[in-house]
Amino acid sequence: MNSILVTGGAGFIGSNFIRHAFEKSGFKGRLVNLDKLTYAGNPENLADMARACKGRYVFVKGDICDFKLAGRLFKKYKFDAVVHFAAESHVDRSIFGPKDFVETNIHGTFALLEAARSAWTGRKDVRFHHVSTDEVYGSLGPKGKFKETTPYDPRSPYSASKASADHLVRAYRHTYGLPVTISNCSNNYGPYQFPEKLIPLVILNAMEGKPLPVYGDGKNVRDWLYVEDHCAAIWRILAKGRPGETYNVGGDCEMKNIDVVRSVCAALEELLPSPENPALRGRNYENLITFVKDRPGHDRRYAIDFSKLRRRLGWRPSVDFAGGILRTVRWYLDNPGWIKNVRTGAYRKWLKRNYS
Ligand code: NAD
Ligand code: TDX
Repeated sequence: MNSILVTGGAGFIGSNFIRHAFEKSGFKGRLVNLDKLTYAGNPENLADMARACKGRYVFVKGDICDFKLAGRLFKKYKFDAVVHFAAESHVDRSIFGPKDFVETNIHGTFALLEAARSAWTGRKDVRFHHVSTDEVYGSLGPKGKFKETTPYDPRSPYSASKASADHLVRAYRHTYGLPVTISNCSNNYGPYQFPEKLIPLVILNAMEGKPLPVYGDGKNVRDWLYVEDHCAAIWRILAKGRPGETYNVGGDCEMKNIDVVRSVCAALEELLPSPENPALRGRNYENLITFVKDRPGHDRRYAIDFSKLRRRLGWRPSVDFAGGILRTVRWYLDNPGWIKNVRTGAYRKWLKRNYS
């Protein structure tokens, strides 16, 4: 690969992936990051990378729904691979406002597929990798795991929009022969995650002595994966995966939400003991746990069978939850400037100075 288009590279997983590409994968070519910079996109995540890889890293502020822009970028940069992360990604937001999810996740994926199809007619030495989620498979009972062959059963506007995108990607393979791969991954956590998702939200609230909201009875189960392991899996699929194949990615780490929240509290007690945190005013972190109204249509349990990826491409997670959560909590404690900027939107001013 000489020239890669990454979409949504200013978000949580995308920025970790770009870091992985430049620092760990041995990639020597050019990488273009196309990102609209919604509330979730923050180019500051990659400011050091942009300096270190000047000439090889290009940032383009733009919308994946803009077919003409995608066409121009394909022409100018002659991509031989696309890694498509850009999406509206938060389930709660999709419940209160599904429109952007349909626009970006479905229409945006369609526009990129069209741009790739017209730029790559007849080529087999190229690759379109679509990053998707385990939520397309629906909700599990107490037993079993999602396999690549599990029928789709999306139940939130977010998962329905991702499922639609997955179907479009597969249709472009079957109809036009586009060399695509898809990965369906479980819940990620780690540095640079926007503080609307469970783990960073709980870390920040706990640091500030605010309530830690747990939906419903707290017994919904998710399968957690440290973000760097997800990035390594995507790189492996990009380099070695077979066109037309889907690969499930997971952490082999099923946990009830209440136990995830307790683990965050325990990691904070270790790194910033509650008696030394004035915001706690004599309480400990677990005292902040507050059960709140459940999410509408809340999926009960996700669990991923990633044996295909392990068997065929030799990938497995390398970071366990105990180690990953300590690293994650430490990162948020060490980066108060990032937290402040993300919350106040100051990074948008930074962006104006640097990219206008
Ligand atoms: P994120 O919300 O942190 O980042 C999304 C990025 O996409 C942002 O930088 C945003 O500015 C950009 N974007 C949004 N709309 C755009 C548009 N129309 N044009 C261009 N850019 C746009 O999301 P994330 O958590 O990093 O997730 C990345 C991908 O991984 C998504 O496709 C998501 O469905 C998938 N995924 C996420 C998880 C998870 O746990 N976070 C798990 C499995 C799969
Ligand atoms: O405040 C909260 N309290 C709470 O109990 C929040 C924000 C969440 N939750 C629960 C809901 C879920 O069962 O915690 C669990 C995790 O919630 P999120 O972090 O919002 O993630 P989830 O809804 O599972 O979806 C995530 O994983 C799959 C990502 O946001 C998706 O982009 C990805 O596809």
